[in-house]
Amino acid sequence: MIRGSELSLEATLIMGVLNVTPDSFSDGGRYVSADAAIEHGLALVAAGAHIVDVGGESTRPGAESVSVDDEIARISPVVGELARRGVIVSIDTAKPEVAEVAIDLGASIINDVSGFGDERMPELVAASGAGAVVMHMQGLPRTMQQAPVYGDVVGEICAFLEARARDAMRAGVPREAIAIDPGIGFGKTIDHNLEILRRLDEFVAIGYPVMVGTSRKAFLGVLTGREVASDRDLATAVTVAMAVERGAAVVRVHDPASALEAVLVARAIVSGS
Ligand code: HH2
Repeated sequence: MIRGSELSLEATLIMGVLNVTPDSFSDGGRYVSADAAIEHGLALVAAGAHIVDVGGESTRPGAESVSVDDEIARISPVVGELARRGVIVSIDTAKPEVAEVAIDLGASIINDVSGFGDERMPELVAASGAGAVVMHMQGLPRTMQQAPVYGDVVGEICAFLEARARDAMRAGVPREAIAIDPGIGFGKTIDHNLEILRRLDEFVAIGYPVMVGTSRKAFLGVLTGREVASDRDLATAVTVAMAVERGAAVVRVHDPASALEAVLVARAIVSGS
């Protein structure tokens, strides 16, 4: 139960991506007008998304940060209208000021790519009754892909996510409100991303629902030769199926229709029905 919304983890949840930004790597510039963004948010739900993740700041490698005021101006009309229409909205932000406005407008989940880098975030989650996604990132978007280094990539990220989730619970966030996300592509090489996906069961074993965001990311372009991000939905669907097989609870995707098919087939194979 997240802010009055029932989100059952019996089924794999699909989170649709809605970037209200000029510069996101896949859908940047397509939904900068609130009307176009709202329409696309509703289309994501019609195509199978259980949650729509609204972002007002790109976190693609090399992206510059956006001011609090600009981010709030971008997301507010979209979050407000989608929530009013009954959509379960997640706000993709690392800024507590933005998250607070989104929550007031009806958002149910805070998706924080900084993994609660700002200590006010868990307090806000606790006070609002929102759900939270705690994600791992090495470095900051502007420079994170320059030279990511780990000893044991899975062990280090698991330890980080476990510690941040424990800190959040100490700040009053209920355990059942927390999901964790290894942060595919956030300060990770292709080999790091592949190892995380191969060993996803180790994240699942920590005991929180695991979210995975592979959708259209650069490593899929390298593996398939697909240079245009929107041509990577088939490759994304393969990662979705394999993530489901390893126990992922939530997948964050640009194309819910193909992800839903991957989820349905993967779950049938896993459960035998
Ligand atoms: N990936 C992106 C943004 N937010 N949140 C979570 N929890 N996990 C992810 O993997 C994740 C995320 C990046 O993708 P996108 O939103 O499509 O691009 P951009 O950051 O350029 O807006």
